[in-house]
Amino acid sequence: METKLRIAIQKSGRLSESSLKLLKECGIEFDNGLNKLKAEAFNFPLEVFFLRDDDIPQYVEDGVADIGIVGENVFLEKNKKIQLVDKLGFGKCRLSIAIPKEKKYTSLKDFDGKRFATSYPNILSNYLKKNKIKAEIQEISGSVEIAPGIGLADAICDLVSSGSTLFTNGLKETTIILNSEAVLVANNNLKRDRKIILNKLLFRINAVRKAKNTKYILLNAPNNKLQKICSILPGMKSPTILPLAEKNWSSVHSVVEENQFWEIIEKLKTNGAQGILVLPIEKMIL
Ligand code: PRT
Ligand code: ZN
Repeated sequence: METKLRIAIQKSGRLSESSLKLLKECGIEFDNGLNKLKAEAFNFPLEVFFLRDDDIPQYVEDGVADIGIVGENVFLEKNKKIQLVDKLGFGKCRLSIAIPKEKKYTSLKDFDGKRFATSYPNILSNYLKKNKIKAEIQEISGSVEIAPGIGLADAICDLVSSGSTLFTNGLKETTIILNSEAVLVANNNLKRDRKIILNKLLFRINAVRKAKNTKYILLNAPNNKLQKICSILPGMKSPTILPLAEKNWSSVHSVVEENQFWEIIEKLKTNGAQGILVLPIEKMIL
């Protein structure tokens, strides 16, 4: 029987849609019926398990699944013997300490002798230990943000993205203890044939991620401006230059990174580039 790599992803929650989308962008197709526990890809040796995110690290450690996608927060909190293979760039959030907004905050020392409510007791206690703060930690599994209001804790440690949950519960963020995003984790003892499939998958994931951060750019320029324009463009190696039908004009093709994009476009314009076209890149193999 053909070996398959088994990946565990969140069944339903904040990471589900992006995890499915990532696999799809990698060209992997499978039947994702509602309430399914398992699916087999048609065109890649991959089996997909749909699980609760909290269970994924354990399944990967036990080798029930070979790899998994979870928040880095879950990976660190569960502290299983598994490895972080890649950061995936979605599901971004932060694990922060927050206190009632009317309370004054000066430094971490304020938390000495105080009570925390959190679903992340391991990450929090490591953080407090590292900073030599002695506090009590009350582990609760949900609705952590209501703990100060009902007198269960002086402070909370919880995930934040927009901050609106803290705000509506009368809390303010004092300290970020972890910046988190979805990560790909793997079993520590993958067999060779599974590693080969994992490497194929990683190759595709990287191509998709690189492409997302990059745009393809085409522009026209008079030949006497080409040298200057090429020096502005980073390109993968160097830009492609093609002559236009109009004499002394050329078309220049290159790729630019999203974060440098506007700066580069402005420079190109002031240096004589015209008819600039910017296109998304679907995949990028270097
Ligand atoms: O059912 P299952 O156990 O699988 O799911 P879950 O309910 O435990 O997890 P889920 O789906 O809520 O989150 C999965 C992962 O998404 C987390 O482990 C994080 O890595 C990531 N993530 C990203 C977040 C958030 N953003 C986030 N905002 N997880 C939770 N939140 C919470 C936050 O704590 C707050 O209560 O969402 C609420 C809204 O956030 P604000 O700040 O935008 O108001
Ligand atoms: Zn969960």
